[in-house]
Amino acid sequence: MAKLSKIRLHEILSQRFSTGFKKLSDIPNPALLHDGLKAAKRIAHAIQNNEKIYIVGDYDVDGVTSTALMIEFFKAIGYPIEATIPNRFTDGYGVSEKIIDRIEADLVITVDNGINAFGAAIACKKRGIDLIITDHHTPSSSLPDAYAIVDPKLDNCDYPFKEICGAQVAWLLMGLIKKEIGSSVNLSQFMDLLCLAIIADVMPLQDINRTLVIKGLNMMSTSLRPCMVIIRDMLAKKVLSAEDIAFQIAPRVNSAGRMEDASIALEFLTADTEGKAYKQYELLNQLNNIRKSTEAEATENAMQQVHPDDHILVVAAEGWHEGVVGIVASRLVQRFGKPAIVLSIAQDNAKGSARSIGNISIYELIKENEGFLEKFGGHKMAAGLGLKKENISAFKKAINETAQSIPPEDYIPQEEILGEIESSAIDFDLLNLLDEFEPYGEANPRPRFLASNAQVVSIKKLGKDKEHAKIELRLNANDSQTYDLMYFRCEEELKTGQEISCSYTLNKNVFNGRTSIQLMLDRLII
Ligand SMILES: [Mn+2]
Repeated sequence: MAKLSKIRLHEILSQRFSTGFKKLSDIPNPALLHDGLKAAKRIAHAIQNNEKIYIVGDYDVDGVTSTALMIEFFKAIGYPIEATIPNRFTDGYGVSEKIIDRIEADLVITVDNGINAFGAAIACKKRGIDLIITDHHTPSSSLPDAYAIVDPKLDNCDYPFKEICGAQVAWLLMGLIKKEIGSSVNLSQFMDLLCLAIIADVMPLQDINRTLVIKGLNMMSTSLRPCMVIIRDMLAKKVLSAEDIAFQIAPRVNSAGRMEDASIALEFLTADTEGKAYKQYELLNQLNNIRKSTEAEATENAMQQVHPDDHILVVAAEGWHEGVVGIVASRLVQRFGKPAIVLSIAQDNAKGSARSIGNISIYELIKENEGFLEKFGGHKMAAGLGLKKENISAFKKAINETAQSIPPEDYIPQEEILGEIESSAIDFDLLNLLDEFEPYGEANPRPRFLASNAQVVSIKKLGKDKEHAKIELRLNANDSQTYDLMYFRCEEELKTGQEISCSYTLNKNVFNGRTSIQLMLDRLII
């Protein structure tokens, strides 16, 4: 097979942006959002009449950031509001009757949730509270009886770009409110927060999302917002990448809602001094560490339950923390290359998360066996489900029977390897070429390359428990040049002199002021 040239690589990467690179001025008019103007007029009316406004968010990063955005917006226009985020363990997901019962308000606005809030809508009606739902999740066949529902995924919504997160919906609505009340507040000041939500909620980094994330990352690198100052400080970085946000910041912000209460994350994002932001960051860090050890313990446990011959891995146990079952499922998928369902049992009920791989729709598999379930929801790659404890083994058997008809090629991960590069072409020009197509993430994955029959020259173990390795690799037998290949969480023992094939990504490594090129191992193909 011919090796990949820089010119060809540039062509391949350009094809990912068939609609071109967008500008901020290409953001579609928010007035196209169904009920957008109706909602903005109602909120303006509330402001003019001193009504009590209450925001109800969600406990994941998008939900917390949406709430923080609303708080900062109303602060900027000088109107007092209150906000709350449901607690995963005591309130469950989204705005509910229970939440409505405990708040005093004339107008409730949801962010990043509410599209299925039927009970809350009735409770609001009863108490004479107007309810404005803003969400980005896919609606079901009927809608809650609310004053206004703003969601780009509504069938009758004309907003042309549908792949936006909850924080973006809230931000677009702010544009409409601003006009209604004749405010001159600058909405671009919130693009740092917006960027965090877009990346954490795994929105495709294409079209307008790409533009917003580029602007947002630039802002994050200069923003004086206390939480951003602390983020740069704690990561010891002046410039942040989309991957820093996805792998370092999002998990910490998320850990509050997963392990305890999302208000800790909300206070971090809205902190008005660096001191307060620092204190909250420390708490988030601790919760993230607890999350990691809870997850590691549950993963180890779950691994022992796996029957490697099963098509769909279904594991269940009492005491697994609800906040980590989704991550444990992802780990099983990574390890075994098969879809996984991880269930946490409490008394007679089990609740859990499913993750898929390749071209397999875990949602369809679950749906075909819904007779065993109490509830379920989700999409192709991830789903949630609840069932009676007594039905677990029957469900496991049934879903494995359904999965028998899945062709083996559907299990192959969809991560595309772009090709093999000549070892002499791996240079700083190549890294600069790759930089042009940043930020990498959802729908724009960091390019993966193939190394075939490369030679392991030496191995250096790294990390507290020597769990990582830095491998000196010679890509072609005749090369004098070698490269460092980073192998995190080694699952295979490699030996000096061994030949390996693998996929890898490329990284610029800055150490002691010296910049070098590093290969990051993606997948071993021994
Ligand atoms: Mn969301």
